Amino acid sequence: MNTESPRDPRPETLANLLHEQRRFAPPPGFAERANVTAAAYDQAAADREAFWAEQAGRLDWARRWDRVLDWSGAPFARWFEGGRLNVAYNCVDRHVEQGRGDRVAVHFEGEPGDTRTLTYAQLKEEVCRAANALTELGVRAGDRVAIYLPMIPEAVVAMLACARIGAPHSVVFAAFSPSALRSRIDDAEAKVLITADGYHRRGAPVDLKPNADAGVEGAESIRTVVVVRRTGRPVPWNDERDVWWHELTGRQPTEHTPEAFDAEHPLFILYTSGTTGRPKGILHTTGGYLTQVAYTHHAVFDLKPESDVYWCTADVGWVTGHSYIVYGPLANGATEVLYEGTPDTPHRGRFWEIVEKYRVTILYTAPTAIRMFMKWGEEIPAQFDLSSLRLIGSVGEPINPEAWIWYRQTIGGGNCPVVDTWWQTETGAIMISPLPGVSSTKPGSAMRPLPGISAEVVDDAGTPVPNGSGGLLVLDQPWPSMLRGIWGDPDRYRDTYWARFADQGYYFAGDGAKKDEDGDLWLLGRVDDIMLVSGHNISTTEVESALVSHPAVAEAAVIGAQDPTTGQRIVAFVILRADREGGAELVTELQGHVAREIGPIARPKQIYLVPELPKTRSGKIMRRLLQDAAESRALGDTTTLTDATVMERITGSLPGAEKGDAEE
Ligand code: 6R9
Repeated sequence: MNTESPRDPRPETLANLLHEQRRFAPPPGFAERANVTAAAYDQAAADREAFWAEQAGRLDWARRWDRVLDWSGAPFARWFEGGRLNVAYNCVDRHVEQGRGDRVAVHFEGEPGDTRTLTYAQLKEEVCRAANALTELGVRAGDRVAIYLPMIPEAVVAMLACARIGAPHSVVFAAFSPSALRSRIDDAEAKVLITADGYHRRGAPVDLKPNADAGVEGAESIRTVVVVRRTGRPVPWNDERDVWWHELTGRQPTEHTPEAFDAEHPLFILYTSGTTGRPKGILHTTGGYLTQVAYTHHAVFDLKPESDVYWCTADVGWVTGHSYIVYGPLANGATEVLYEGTPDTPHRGRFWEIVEKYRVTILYTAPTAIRMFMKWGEEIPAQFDLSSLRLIGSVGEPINPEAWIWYRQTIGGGNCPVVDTWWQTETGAIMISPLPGVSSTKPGSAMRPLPGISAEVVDDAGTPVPNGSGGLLVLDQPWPSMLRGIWGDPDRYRDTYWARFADQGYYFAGDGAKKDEDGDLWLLGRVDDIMLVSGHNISTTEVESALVSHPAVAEAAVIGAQDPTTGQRIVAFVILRADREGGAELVTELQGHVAREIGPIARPKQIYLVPELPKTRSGKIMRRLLQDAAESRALGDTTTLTDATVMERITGSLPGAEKGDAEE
C-alpha cells in the first residue's frame, strides 16, 4: 500500500458501474451454531472500547490493562495500556496447561510428500528449545531477528520463539533475492538470521543458503546465522558465523519460562513487498495485535477448535501467514495444515488432495489461486472428496464475482459460506468481511466492517459518499491491530497514511471502494489503478470482473494507457481458460461483452491474449509493469515479481510493443 505515487488522476469520485444481484444467505444450520451473531455489531457500536476489552479477555494476561485505548498521541495508538502478556504463552503453553497438549497444532505436508505432525505439547517443547537457543546466542528482548525460511514448521517455531523472548522478528520471503534480504536486515539491524539449506519447489530442491550468505555478506548487525536442515544438500559454511538449528536447539532444555511483555512491546516488523517504492517496515505490537487476530479468526472463520481442520495457503513471509497461520489460529488452539509447495506439484490436484487427506474444514486462499484453478478446469477438483469443507475464504485482491461463484460452487459444493476478507499488512488483521453466520453475501463484496471496526467511503474532500457511489476507503477509528508506525521513520508513517485526510484524522488505505444501495462495500483495488477515460473514472477491477464473467476468460488485468484523445484508454491483458482458443473474433466478442456488462465507455480499446500476468509473491497483479509495456516504456522496478522473466513472455506476445529493459 502506498499513497506516495505521483499518479493520482481523480478529479471526481469513482463511477458506480457494475450490477451484481446475486445473494447467498448462510446455509441452514450454520447460523444457529455460528460463533458470532448479529448482536456483536450492536454491542460494538454501543461501546467500541468495551467490545475490544471483552475480546482481549480471550487472551491470558499476566497483568490486566489499566486503559483500553490511548489515542492522545495519534496517529500512534496505545492499546491495552499497562497490560502485560506473552504471545507464545498464549499461542502454545496455555493450551497445554488446559489439558490440550495432545491436540495437533500443525499437520505439515512437505512438497515431496513427507509429513510431520506437531501436537501443542511438541510445539511447546520446540518453541522452548528455540527460545533458549536464541538466548544462548545473546538475543535479548528488543533485539531484532531476521527469518528467511520456507514453509516448514521451523518457520512457525522460530517466530514463536522470538515472540517468547520479546525479540521482534522480520520475516523475509524465502523467494526474495539476497539484495531484498540485505536491505531488510540493514533497516532493522537484525542480530541473527534464521534460514535453511533449502526447500522443495516444483519437484526439485532449491538451495537457499547461498542466497542467505549473499544477503548477510558484510551486513554489520548480523552475528550468527542459524541454518535449518531441510533438503540435506551440501551448503557453503562459515565456521565463525554459522550454526545448525538442530545442533543449537538440540542441546537446549525443553522448558523455558515465558516473560510477560508490555502490551505495546514490538512483536514484529514486516516489510511490505509493495508494488511501488522503497519497502516500508510495518511495525506491529503485542496486545492489540493478538487480540484482533484471535477475535477475527474466531469470528470470520467460525473456528471450532475441537473439530475443525483449518488451512491457510499463504506463505509465512506475507502478513496473512503471520496473522492467519501463526498468531490467530494458534491463539485459538486450532489444528492447521502447513504446506511447503506449489498447487501443481506433482499434479494440479495437489490442494484438493490435501483437503481430502486431512479432511480440511476451513480453507483460506487468494483470488489469484482461485482464478488459476478456474483456468485449469473444474474436472480437477471434481476428482477429490471436498465434502469436509464448511467455510471458504479469500484475501489479497478483489475477487471477481465469477471467481467467487466458481469458488463457492466448485470448491465449496454450493453450501459453504464464502468470506471475502479485506485487510492489509498495515491493518494487521481482517477489517472488512462477512460474518459467515450472519451476512447474506454478495459475490465480489467484502460486505461490512467487522464489529468494532469502522470504515467509510469518502470523496476527495473527505465527505462520506451516499449509498450507490464510489470513493476512497478510509478507516475513521483506531483499531487494536493497527500498525504502530514504519520502523525508524515516523514522518513517513504520517505522510503515507495520515496526511491525505489530516483534518479528519482518517487513515487512508490507498484503495478505492463503492457503497452499494444497501451500504455494503465493494473494493475496487488501488486508487493508483483507477482509470480516467474521457473524463470518467473507471476502476480496473470492474472491467476485469466483466472480462472474467465471459466463459472464455480465466483471468484479466486491465490498465489505463495514455491516449491523445481520451486521456487514458483501456487496455486489457487476458488469460483464457484451458479449453479456449484465442483469435481476433474472440477479442471483438470480449470488447462487446464488456460494453454490454458495464457500458460502452468501459469497452477496452485493446485486448491482448497473454500466457501469464506479472504478479508479486503474494499474487497481486503488478499493473504498473503492464502499463509500462502498453506505453512502450522501459519497465520499472521488477524486483518484487515472482518470476522476473514473465514480462519478456508478455511483451513478446504484444504486437508492435517494444520490449523494455528490466531494471535490477
Ligand atoms: C492481507 C493483504 C493489501 C492490499 C489492500 C488491497 C488488496 C487485500 C483484499 C484486497 C480487495 C480484498 N486486498 N484483500 N482487495 N478485496 N479482500 O493482502 O495485505 O499484502 O498488505 O495488501 O491488498 O488493495 O490494500 P497486503
